Amino acid sequence: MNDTEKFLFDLQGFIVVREFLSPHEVKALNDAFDANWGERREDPIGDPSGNMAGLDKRGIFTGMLTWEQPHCQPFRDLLAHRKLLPYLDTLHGRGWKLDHEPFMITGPKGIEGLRIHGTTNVLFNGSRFYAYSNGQMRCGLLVVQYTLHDQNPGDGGLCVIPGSHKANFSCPPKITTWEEHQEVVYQVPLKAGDMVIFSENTLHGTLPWQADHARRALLYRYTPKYLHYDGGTYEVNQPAWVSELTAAQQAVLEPPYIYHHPLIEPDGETVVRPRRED
Ligand SMILES: O=C(O)CCC(=O)C(=O)O
Repeated sequence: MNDTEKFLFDLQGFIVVREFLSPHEVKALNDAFDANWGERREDPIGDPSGNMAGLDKRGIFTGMLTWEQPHCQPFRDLLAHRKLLPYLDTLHGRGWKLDHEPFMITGPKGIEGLRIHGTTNVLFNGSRFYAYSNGQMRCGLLVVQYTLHDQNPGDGGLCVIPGSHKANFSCPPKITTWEEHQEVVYQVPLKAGDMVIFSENTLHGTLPWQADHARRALLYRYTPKYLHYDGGTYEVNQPAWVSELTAAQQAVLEPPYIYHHPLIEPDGETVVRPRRED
C-alpha cells in the first residue's frame, strides 16, 4: 500500500484500486455467474427507505466458493489474491481472515438501494473500529468490493460519505435515506475490474441502480486474525472442500485466534505460523 493510498484511506475511510483484476479474471467471474444464474435470490435484508426505494428488490448470490468446478475457482482465487495482501496487512496488521460469506449484489435498472449505514466513531465498537497510532492504521471489519460491470457517474450503486469513519456525531436519518444533503454522499465511479476497500466504520450504502446494464458487485469481508463477526461462516473443523484450496487460501478460512495464526508471506503462497504474535 503506497503512501498516497495510505493518505487517502486515512482521510476518506475508503480507496479505489483501479484495474485490480485483469480482464481475464473479470470474465471468469462473470462467466461463473452466468452459468449459475439460477442461484440468484432476492435479498431479504434490503432497507430501501426514503430515496433509496426502487422498483424491485436487489438480487444476491452466495455459496460461490462451493460451486462445482470450474465455476468456484475464480472466487477461491480471490480469497488470498496476491495483490490484496499489502492492503490487508497494512489495515489489519499481519494476520487476517475471511469474515462473512462472499456475496454478489445484482439487479437491473430500477432495483432498490440500501440505507446508508456504518459505525463511524460515535461509539467505540471493538469489531468495527478505525484507529491510528504509531504510524499505523488498524481496522476491524473491512469490505473489499470487486466491480464486474462498470458503475459510471449517475448509475447509482455503491456510495460513501468520505471521512465518516472518523465522524463523532450520529448521521441524521434523512441523510442516511438520501433525502437531505445529497451533496455529502459520493457515488463511487468504477470500471469493471476495479476494487474498492472500505472500513465498516465509513458510512456507506447503495443508491438505486439507474444504468441500462445490470449491476454486479462482488463483496468479500475480512477481519483481523483475533476477531470474528458473522456467526456460522467458519467452522473449527473445516469442511472437506477446504482441503482443495492452497495453503494461503486455507489460511484465510481459519478461525479467529492469535498464537500460531497462519500468516501469508508477500509471495502469496508461503504460509508461516509464528510461535507468538507477530
Ligand atoms: O451496494 C453496495 O455496494 C454496498 C452494500 C452494503 O453495504 C451491504 O450490502 O451491506
